[in-house]
Amino acid sequence: MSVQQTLSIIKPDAVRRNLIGKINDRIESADLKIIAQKMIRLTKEHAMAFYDVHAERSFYNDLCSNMTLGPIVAQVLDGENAIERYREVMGATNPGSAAPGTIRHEFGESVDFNSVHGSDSPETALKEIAFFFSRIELHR
Ligand code: IDP
Ligand code: MG
Repeated sequence: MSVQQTLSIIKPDAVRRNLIGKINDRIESADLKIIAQKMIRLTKEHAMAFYDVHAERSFYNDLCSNMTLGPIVAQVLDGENAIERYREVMGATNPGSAAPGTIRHEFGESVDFNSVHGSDSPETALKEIAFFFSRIELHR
């Protein structure tokens, strides 16, 4: 185990429903530190670039459109084993399968509107953090 950083996104569905504070409370209660945070609105091109790993999937177009429906909050979370731990705090991709107490179980509406994103590996975390944040914005 080591200290890691992971990229979190509070997706448009959750921002629209005024859940930024509640989601940040889950993050902070799990002992993950929010070391950078900003609200932005993605264009379709931004969303397509961010999710390019899913370009061949049937849900790619809907996913990228859904990410542009309103502002998002992009965040960098820091802590021991942060990447895997935030995935646990988020819960399964489909809120219907997410464990009780997870963000997606509590707040997600459907697989399309599942409220949060979290990096899934050290390699993607590095890439995803660099997509949204410059070095000067990353301090601990
Ligand atoms: P993750 O967000 O749990 O890492 P991924 O497989 O990386 O899940 O998929 C990215 C996003 O694409 C999901 O959060 C979800 O919103 C959407 N998605 C994933 N699988 C499906 C699907 O089968 N149908 C519709 N949307 C999906
Ligand atoms: Mg993923």
